[in-house]
Amino acid sequence: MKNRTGQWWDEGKFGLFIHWGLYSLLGGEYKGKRTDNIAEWIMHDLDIPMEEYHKLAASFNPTSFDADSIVRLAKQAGMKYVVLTSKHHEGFALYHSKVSPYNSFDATPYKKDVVQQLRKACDKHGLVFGLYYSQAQDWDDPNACRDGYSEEGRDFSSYFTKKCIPQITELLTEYGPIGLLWLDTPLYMTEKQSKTLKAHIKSLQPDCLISGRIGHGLGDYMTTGDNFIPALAYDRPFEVPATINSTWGYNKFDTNWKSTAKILRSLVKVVSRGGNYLLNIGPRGDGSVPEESITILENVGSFMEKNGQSIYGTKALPLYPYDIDWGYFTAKKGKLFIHIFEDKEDAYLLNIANKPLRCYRLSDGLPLTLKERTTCEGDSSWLIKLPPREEGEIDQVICVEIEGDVSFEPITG
Ligand code: FHN
Repeated sequence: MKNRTGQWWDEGKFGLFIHWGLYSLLGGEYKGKRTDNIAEWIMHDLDIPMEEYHKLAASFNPTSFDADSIVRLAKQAGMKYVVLTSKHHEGFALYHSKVSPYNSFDATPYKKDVVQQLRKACDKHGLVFGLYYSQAQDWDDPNACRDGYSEEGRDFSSYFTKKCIPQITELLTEYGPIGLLWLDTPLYMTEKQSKTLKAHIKSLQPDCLISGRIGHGLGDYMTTGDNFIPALAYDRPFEVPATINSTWGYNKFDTNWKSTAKILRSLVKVVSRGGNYLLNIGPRGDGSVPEESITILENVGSFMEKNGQSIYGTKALPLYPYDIDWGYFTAKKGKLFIHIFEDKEDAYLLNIANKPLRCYRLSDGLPLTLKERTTCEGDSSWLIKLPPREEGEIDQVICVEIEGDVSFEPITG
């Protein structure tokens, strides 16, 4: 990011997304009917009438919700920021809003402010606190956008001025510094409305970053499609929001958990192309986090603990002229990190223009032999003898110290 405001985001690279709301109580099923889409869309997809859906609030009493343990989990996973759905498309707010009583304090037996609890936990553990807010879709307000329905008969500007703007004002004035406002699905918002919203957010908290989904290219960074990773390095800061199974909100039927190897590969791939990775968990209706998510995040944390240096503060690399299928590079000034995802005896690389100064395994500094040679075709080559992999090692990271930034040579043949 050009301004220093986004430095924590640029350097942090890895964040936790939390999708939680009344939909979490349903876990993907309503009155015996399962949704076949992402679970937080159940109200929309099963056409649950507003008055019926409202009744869920009466059973929202998440006694197993523990903001502190969720933030500790994120920290242990090596994440640097947390983004909570303060209000998703369903319209229910997870904080004590004065704008609408449809919130976790006023409408539930729980009577607590979830935003406040996570704010405190983030401060305690030193993570940046961000909020998701569905600025355009609100299925609880007949004037707001609803995917698949036209604007006809709706007065979007009434919802926008009476609920969206006032709730965003609350979030940005009552909870201290918000690192990031994660807006989503702008649907029929005009450029003027997106601009108004941006100006409003920046007037309240100039340092608050805005996701690309404010619409009309007005975000502080680009948000990719869900679970989509750009094929090449991108020339603007970007973030990839990703699910840990196949849904954002909790779905009791979704056992499609991604493996730790898959998550690590995605993290490294995103970072090598210059982006951030925002990985989601969907707590259950009682606030507990599915054990599978906990295990995956703990496994990622074991990698990050030893190899975090190859992720934090790295920058997008120039395009390497070859497609290597066993791994990826990440880099920062003076260091090239080679991520090796296969059991190999050596890593052979062509066309790296830098002079290697030192080569070692990142996790423990074990020195490694790197042989430099010019091939018969005149290309430079490196041959690195790799140590045996450790038990369960998914990504063996080799650090090669170099002078300045990494650069690659064109292929001469
Ligand atoms: O509709 C939402 C969806 O529920 C979820 O919040 C994702 C996260 O990126 N955003 C929208 C779809 O792209």
